[in-house]
Amino acid sequence: MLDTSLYLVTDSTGLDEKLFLEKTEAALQNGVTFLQLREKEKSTREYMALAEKVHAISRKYNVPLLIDDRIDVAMAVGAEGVHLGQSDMPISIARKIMGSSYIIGATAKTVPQALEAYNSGADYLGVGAIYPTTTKVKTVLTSVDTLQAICDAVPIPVNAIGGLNRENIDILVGKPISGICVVSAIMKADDSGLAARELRQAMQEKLHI
Ligand code: TZP
Ligand code: MG
Repeated sequence: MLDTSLYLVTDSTGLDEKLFLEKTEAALQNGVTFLQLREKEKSTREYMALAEKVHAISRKYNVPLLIDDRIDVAMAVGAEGVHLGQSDMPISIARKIMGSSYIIGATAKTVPQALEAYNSGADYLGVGAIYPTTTKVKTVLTSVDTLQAICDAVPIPVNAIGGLNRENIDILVGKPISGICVVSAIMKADDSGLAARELRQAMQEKLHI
């Protein structure tokens, strides 16, 4: 079983590599259970080099590392999987190439997209954006009703994403999600370890996950 309960999606914007790795490790030490390396500007070599460094850290905490967008980078560095959006490689093709041992996650914003991803072999879904986000992403808002409908439609873990922090997760109360994905709530916090701990606590109190 995948533990996607506190899923950190990284963003290295504005951070030097040392600080980026320190923040990522602090989050892993303090309750992050699933990790995605998300880089949009790096060359393939740079993406691979950073992925190898992050993987060396995530392994210490037994946390799966997924690579955003790029199955070649994921396979080249021996990461645990890949996360694919609606304009990335189709899940069915990625599954054919990667085989069954890799984790493949998908972004879904509607029930048809969720069903398509599930039927194509996705292992979990990220659904959102639940709230407007300051993280650089092309996305639209997804209602919590749609989130609920997606949870009802597929048997795989569903995570909420988009603008989530420990103060606003009440909107998710009663939704049968497996966890939340956050970028800025952890990456932009001065103390990323404390931020992860506080998120865990809020999730436990409010969402019972
Ligand atoms: N997909 C939908 S919203 C989002 C992604 C990658 C960004 C979420 O970032 P934040 O900082 O947690 O709002
Ligand atoms: Mg993508």
